[in-house]
Amino acid sequence: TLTAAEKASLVALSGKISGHAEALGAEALERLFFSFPQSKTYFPHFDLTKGSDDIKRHGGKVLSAIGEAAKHVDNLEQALSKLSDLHAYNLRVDPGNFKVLAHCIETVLAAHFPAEFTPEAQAAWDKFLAAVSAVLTSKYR
Ligand code: ZNH
Repeated sequence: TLTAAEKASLVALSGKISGHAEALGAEALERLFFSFPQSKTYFPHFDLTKGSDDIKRHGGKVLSAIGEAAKHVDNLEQALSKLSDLHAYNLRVDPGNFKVLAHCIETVLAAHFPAEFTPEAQAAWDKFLAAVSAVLTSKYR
């Protein structure tokens, strides 16, 4: 579980992300697709060229959902219930993809917000993204 200080640090950095969700999300997805090519198989209908509109739009959706979730860290199951259904029943994304994506998101945050992304902030993001991933993969069977 996250301490009060960790929660505050998540919300603070989420606020900085929100104006740049598409660009930062696109960068995280590009890193995911490049370092873990299996992840591309979930997006056969997308243009996966670097910087494509599909990647920007989807990156924006993913990071905005994460920013929203950061406001509900004590209640992630409920806050992410619809997304959890989508990922488990419709998309069936292998859970291994979530770990790599979390790592890519942290890398992007470290590169763009070096002052804010302290070791303490990284620990908080790591816990938080693991919790989000756990909820999004919880309805698999
Ligand atoms: Zn996911 C979708 C989020 C992970 C794949 N996603 C999605 C969306 C969102 C998300 C928000 C949209 C929905 C609607 O529209 O309604 N994701 C998310 C998050 C995460 C994720 C937050 C983590 C953290 N995903 C993921 C992964 C993968 C995925 C890992 C693989 C690799 N998703 C996906 C897909 C989709 C989604 C495929 C669908 C797309 C379209 O559009 O088609």
